[in-house]
This record gives sequence, C-alpha cells and structure tokens, in this order.
Amino acid sequence: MPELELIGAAPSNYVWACRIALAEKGVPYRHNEARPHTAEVDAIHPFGKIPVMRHGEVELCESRAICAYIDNVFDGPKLAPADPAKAAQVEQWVSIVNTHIDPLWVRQYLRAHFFPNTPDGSPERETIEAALPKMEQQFAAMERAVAKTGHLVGDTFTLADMNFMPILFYMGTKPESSALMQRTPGLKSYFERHMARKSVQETVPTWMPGPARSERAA
Ligand SMILES: N[C@@H](CCC(=O)N[C@@H](CS)C(=O)NCC(=O)O)C(=O)O
Repeated sequence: MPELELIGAAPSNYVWACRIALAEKGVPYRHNEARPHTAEVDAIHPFGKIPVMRHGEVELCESRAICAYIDNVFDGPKLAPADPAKAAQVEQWVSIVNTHIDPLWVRQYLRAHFFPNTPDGSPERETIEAALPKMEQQFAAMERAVAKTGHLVGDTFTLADMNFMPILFYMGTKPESSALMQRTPGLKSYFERHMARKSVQETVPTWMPGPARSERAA
C-alpha cells in the first residue's frame, strides 16, 4: 500500500485530531507540516484549509472525511462504533464541536490570544471578554456530556473524543480558559485521563501557533 501523507501544520487542532486517529490505528504516515493556503494545501482543499491528505491516487480534505478514510481503509481498532445509533452520536458530537465549540473557543478566543490584532501584540482583551460568558455555558454543557461514561459516546475513545481533545488541550494554555476548566472538574478529569493516552501523548505539537516567522517582529 502507498504511504499516506498528512498535510498540515501540527498545532492545528484538526490536524492533531487526524494524527491521533492515525496513531490509534497504528498507521505509518509522512507528515508534511504545510500551513493553510500554501500550494500543496490549495491543490486539495478548495478554501486552502488544513488538514489535507494524499494516499496514492486518493486526495482528501476536511478532518472528518480524512478520519473516516483512515478508519475504513486501514486495519486496527475501529474509531467509530458499528452500532448505528452510537455511530450517529459520534457524528453528532463532531458536528457540535465543529460548529459551536471550535468557532468560539478556537477561532474567536484562542485567535485573540495567539494572533491578536493589537499594535503591541498583546491579547485582544475585548474579544476575549466577549467570548467568555458563552464559553462558560459551553464548558458546563460539555462537562455534562462526558459525565456518565467519561467519553462523548459510549464507553470507548472514539473520533468524537479525538476531535475534541486538541481543543481542550489549548484551553489549558491560556488563563481564562484554564480557570473555566478548574470550574468544570468533570471536564478536567476527562481531559487529563485521555491526555495520558499514548496516541495523544505522542502527537502533542512540538510548537505552538503564532504568526509565520516572517511576520513576527524581530
Ligand atoms: N472543517 C475543516 C476545518 C479546517 C480548519 O479550519 N483548519 C484551520 C486550521 S485549524 C485552517 O486551515 N485555517 C486557515 C484559514 O481558515 O484560513 C476540517 O475539519 O478540516
């Protein structure tokens, strides 16, 4: 079988989710750390977003599609349950995280920390403060979601958890979201338990997001 190439910078939460899936399946792959909107990404994603993937003749974009391909093509443990109701619940939680959590926690809150539009590069306080009340509600909702089994779906580590864990990791890197995590101990213990998994540990990004080197102040 040809070698799979995963394309996308490691700090991206969506690239990381795919890398956890690859590690869980035990699939060897080449990791090309291209940034969004570079030629190799634009060649596959219509809007230049990461991750994208190449495997022989197969080219794919969108993390959920890439994870489905990895799960269905390679041997190894199934990453989504066979039971139709549980499989649909995986889709449900991936969709909730990608359409409600990621836009607020990552694209608004973390963006204001990592890529601030301020003259001195300090965090965008107004944007951060605006995000926090709704984030607090969503932290509580996600805590309720994992309360019963310590997983988003059933009692196994599925693609729903793989998709959510990288976002939770970044919440621990900034003060306001760390404080929210302290106030949701069930979510904190969910995070800490799955953070100890080999597939998560061995894919932790070795560098953090920020402006491209050429854009940074000297
Ligand atoms: N729905 C996409 C989202 C991918 C995405 O938003 N990737 C971010 C990095 S985490 C990106 O490429 N951002 C660049 C941009 O939006 O211009 C997926 O699941 O793969």
